[in-house]
Amino acid sequence: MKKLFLLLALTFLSAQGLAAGCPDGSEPVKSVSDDGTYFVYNCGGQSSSSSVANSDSKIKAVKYESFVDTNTSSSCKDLDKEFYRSSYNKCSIIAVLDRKPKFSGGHWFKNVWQTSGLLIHRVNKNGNLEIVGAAENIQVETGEKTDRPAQMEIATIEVNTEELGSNSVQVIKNPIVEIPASSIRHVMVDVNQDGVTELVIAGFLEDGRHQDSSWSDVNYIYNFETESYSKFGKPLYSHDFVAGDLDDDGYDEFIDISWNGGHGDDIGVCNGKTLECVYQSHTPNLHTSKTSLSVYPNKKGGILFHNCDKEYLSWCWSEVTYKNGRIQLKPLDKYIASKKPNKEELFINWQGWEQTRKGWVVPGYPTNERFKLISESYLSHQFDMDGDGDFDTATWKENRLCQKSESEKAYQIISQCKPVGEMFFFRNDNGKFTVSDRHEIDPGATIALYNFDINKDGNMDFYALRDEHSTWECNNQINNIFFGNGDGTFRRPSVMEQSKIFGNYGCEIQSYFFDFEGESYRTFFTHKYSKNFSGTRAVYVGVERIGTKAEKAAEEAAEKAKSKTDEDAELAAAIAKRKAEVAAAKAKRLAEEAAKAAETDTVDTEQSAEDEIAAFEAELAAELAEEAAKAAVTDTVDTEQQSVEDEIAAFEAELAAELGQ
Ligand SMILES: [Ca+2]
Ligand SMILES: [Ca+2]
Ligand SMILES: [Ca+2]
Ligand SMILES: [Ca+2]
Repeated sequence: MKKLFLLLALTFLSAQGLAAGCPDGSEPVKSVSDDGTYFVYNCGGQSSSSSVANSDSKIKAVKYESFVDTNTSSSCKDLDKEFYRSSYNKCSIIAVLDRKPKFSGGHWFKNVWQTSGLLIHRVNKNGNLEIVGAAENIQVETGEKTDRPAQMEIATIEVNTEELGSNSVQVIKNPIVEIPASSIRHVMVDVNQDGVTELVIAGFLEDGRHQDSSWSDVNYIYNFETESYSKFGKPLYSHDFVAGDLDDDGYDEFIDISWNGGHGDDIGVCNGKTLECVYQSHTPNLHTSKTSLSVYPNKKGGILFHNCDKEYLSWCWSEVTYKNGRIQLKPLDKYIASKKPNKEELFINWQGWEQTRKGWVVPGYPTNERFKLISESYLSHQFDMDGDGDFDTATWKENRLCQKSESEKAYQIISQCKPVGEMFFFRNDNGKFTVSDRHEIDPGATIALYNFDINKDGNMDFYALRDEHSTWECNNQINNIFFGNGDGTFRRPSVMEQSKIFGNYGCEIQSYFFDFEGESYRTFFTHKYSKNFSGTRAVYVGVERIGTKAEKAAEEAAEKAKSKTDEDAELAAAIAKRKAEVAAAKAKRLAEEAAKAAETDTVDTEQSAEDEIAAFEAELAAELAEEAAKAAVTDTVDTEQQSVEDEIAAFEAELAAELGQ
């Protein structure tokens, strides 16, 4: 067992806030926040208020000394072999994260790091690499009426990259701190322009608490060097939060956008240098849920991408100007994403409320048995897809396919609906955006979108962070990964193509790519044992250095010289693996359906047991399927003319046909 030591209690240092004038020139009214830790400044008018963070305030974070057992610092090759994919890359496990949820009854996970919302890197003031993760430990019971603060854990692992791949990689420092925050938006920004980054967290309290509780919170800045945090802004129900230097003074401004319906209706625009936030009411044609910002290089302003309406029917690009602490939006372009829904059905959401929701007919079914529920993705990302210097846009359209029996009164939104998505890539031609590519996707548990040239061909690639965290499978390493063709179109690389670049170690749940000191790396969260779902489900943190093209060419030449038969075996193994994956997915689906059919009036505590049984059944079925797939390989692989893709396609078609019966 790992021992955790609580080292430091909260220490409050004295601080002073500075008030700015109201936009209309009047003096703001100063008051103390509910928790007494910062000042709120309100201007007279309802529509306009201003608040200033106590930016000098530094609260030392609660800190755990260590979460690494030196026995577990090891080569990635020591992880479970079931999904292991060999790679020439050097790779080490640098930490193990394991923390029991405070309220375990209502949740399927055993360790809060299984559902972590952040995996990213930074370079600290010593020039060393740090891997950063964040996970929420929900502090309220579902439906509880409370003002209890949330809790987020931030893990920072400072590592010596020279020893990567060895069994004793040097972990220089590895604090875990606790911040009283809950969030779906974090940005890594050098807030104070001292050359190293801080983590900026847009606080909100949608953590399952009762709707009569406040869901609004201030924002937090975590300083890695001092292991302390400060707060800024007034409490908002922040659903979108973007950063960018809008006035070109070197400091990133923050646009803090609350959900405009029921729990607040403001947009906060916070100056990067002063952290003073000015609040304006929601501008027309800006609805929350997928806002992203790109700023013009060496020029004031930028482009905001956002929903145009709360019906999720259209998406907008607007030019942003930043004046007197406020933003103004000038429409640039618009894309009609969906036609108007024409049906309604009754739904029960995850907190048990009944609500009528809109959607469309699923062809061939009455709407009380199948329903396509309108939904929306919560993310977009702007980056240069075609290398012409301007920012293009990627986002996905998401709806939910719902299924129930006719006799049930309402659809259970969590258990009876699954998301279906389509990724859109828009090329920017002088502020006009056209669809350059689109791909059907399974959105899964995506919580961030990133670009990185993964295959080092000079064309920018794109991937979604967080892959397997809510499933019982380990067979999809990165659900949504796209390699760029350099012209705004993308292809989904095969497992074979990916395996030439990076490995797969244990049961991976998320991957993040980055450069450090001229080398490329992948860091990932993984589980050591994919078969054993009982116990702690510790999350292992790995770092893999991605070999250069020259290194790989040399390795490949050596490999080729060794033997041709090895290659054939690899091909056969890849086909068998993919077949097993598809079969396992099907088996799991069938098992889940069986479990759902069996359940009549399920209490929360019984749910996890049923999930376990379903998962166990799925595993058994998957094992049988895998054996069958392996057996099948021996008589099909020798047909040389048939490509791997054809084989897989044929096999998937077979399965689809079976499912259709
Ligand atoms: Ca800084
Ligand atoms: Ca600025
Ligand atoms: Ca471009
Ligand atoms: Ca590329």
